[in-house]
Amino acid sequence: MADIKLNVIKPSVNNMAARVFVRAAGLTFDENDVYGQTRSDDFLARNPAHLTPMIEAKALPKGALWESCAIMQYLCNKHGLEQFYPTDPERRAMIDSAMFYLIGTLYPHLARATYPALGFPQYAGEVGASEAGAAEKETARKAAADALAEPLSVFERFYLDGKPFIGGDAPSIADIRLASTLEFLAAIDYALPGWASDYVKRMEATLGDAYAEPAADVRGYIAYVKSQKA
Ligand SMILES: N[C@@H](CCC(=O)N[C@@H](CS)C(=O)NCC(=O)O)C(=O)O
Repeated sequence: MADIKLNVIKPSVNNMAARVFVRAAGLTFDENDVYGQTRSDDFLARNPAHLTPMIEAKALPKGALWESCAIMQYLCNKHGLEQFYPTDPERRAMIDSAMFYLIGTLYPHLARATYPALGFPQYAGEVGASEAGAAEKETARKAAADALAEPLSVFERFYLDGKPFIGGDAPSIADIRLASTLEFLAAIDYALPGWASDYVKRMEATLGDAYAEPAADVRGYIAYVKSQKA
């Protein structure tokens, strides 16, 4: 049995990030598909947040760790994966900033914009999860989609700034997190700026099957939900 058990929901880009990472890093892991099981008593006993991706490893104080970026950071620290998460404080700060900015700013807009099309539940307190009518929900969804342009442009102008990857010449964990996230925009046929589609292609070309295999699950799910609406 591998030291790392990675619990996943395959259509999710949060999960895709961790799945791409463990493959790209060449780690030994067992992948466990927990689709539909995250609210079971057994899962909640191990992970009361019921979130995936979630790794389980004996060395962890509570045996379990969730949050895709924390998982990638931990595994880089544990296995000395300098190429994905540099130890130089300034370079690392940029990777951390890009990931926090993604989780705190880009992803909430992206979830509000794409989750209705993906058939994923929206977060409590948002228009999409409220008793509002379809027209109001679509207005709110569109506002979120429109709001994506700014954080996307920040990734292009600030974090990438002409470099092939946020990490420089090679992909970092922030790149894995960003490229995976961008995959969901196909669900709403979002007009991805040229730099972003080139960037995703560059990530896939650089990481090969490590990227393509988890991406195929996300892309397959998007194709499936679209086929149901056609
Ligand atoms: N910020 C988290 C988000 C994790 C998350 O939202 N996971 C969802 C799938 S996209 C999940 O596992 N949901 C199952 C549930 O809540 O029961 C991360 O990056 O890992």
